[in-house]
Amino acid sequence: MTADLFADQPRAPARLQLAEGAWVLQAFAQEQQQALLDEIGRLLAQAPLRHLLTPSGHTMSVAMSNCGALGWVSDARGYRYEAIDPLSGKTWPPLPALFERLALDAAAAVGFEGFVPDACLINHYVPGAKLSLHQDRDERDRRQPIVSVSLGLPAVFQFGGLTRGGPLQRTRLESGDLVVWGGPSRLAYHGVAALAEGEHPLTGRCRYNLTFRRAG
Ligand code: MD3
Ligand code: FE
Repeated sequence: MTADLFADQPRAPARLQLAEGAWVLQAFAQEQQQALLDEIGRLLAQAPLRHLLTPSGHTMSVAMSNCGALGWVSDARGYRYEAIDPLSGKTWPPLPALFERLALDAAAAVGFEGFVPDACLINHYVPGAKLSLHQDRDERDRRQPIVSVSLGLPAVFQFGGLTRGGPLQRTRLESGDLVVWGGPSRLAYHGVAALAEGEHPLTGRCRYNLTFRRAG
C-alpha cells in the first residue's frame, strides 16, 4: 500500500496550540477546499500572480496576488498595503463571501470575535519556493489576528518567538488546515521552509496560502 491510496481520506479536525494566541485548526476547511480553489482561480484571472521585488532588490520565490479592499505589495520603495493593484491600475477583486465567512468563523473558534478582514494575500508556492523568517508588521491594528488557510501541497511552517534567532517550532501544514495568530503571537517571527517536491490531487505541483488581515 502507498500513502496515495489515502490521499482523499478525510482528516480528523483537531486543534493544536503553538503558543499563546497561536492556534492550528487542522482540517477546519476540509469541506471547502475545492470551493476555495475555484474562487482562487477566478480571483487570479482578474489579478494575476506575480513575483514581487523586495526593498533590497531580490525577487521573491513565492508568487503573490491579493483580494479585498487592500492588497500587500513590495517593491524598491518598501512593503505596504495599496488599494490599487500596480499591475492593472484597478482595485483588487473583492473578498469572496466564502473567504470572509471562513476567516470570521476560524477567528471566533479560538476567541477572536468579530474579525472582519479587509485584505487577503494569496501566496503561491512551487517546489523550492520559501518565505524567510519575518514578522507581519505592516497592518495598522495589531490587536486584530491574522487567519491563514493552506491549500494543496503540505508545507513546513516555522514559528519563532518575538525576537529573531530564538528556537523555531516546526509544524506541517496540510491542505484544509487553518492557523490563527493573535494576541501575544501576533508579532512572532515566522516563515515557510522550501516547499518539497510533490503532487497534490487538488492543486497539482503547488501550494496556495491565503492570509486574511485587517490592514487598514
Ligand atoms: C505568525 N505566509 O504571507 S501564513 C505571510 O504560508 C506569511 O504563506 C505564510 O507568513 C504562508 O506573511 C505563513 C501564517 C502566518 C501569517 C501571519 C503570522 C503566521 C503568522 C503573523 C504572526 C505570526
Ligand atoms: Fe507572514
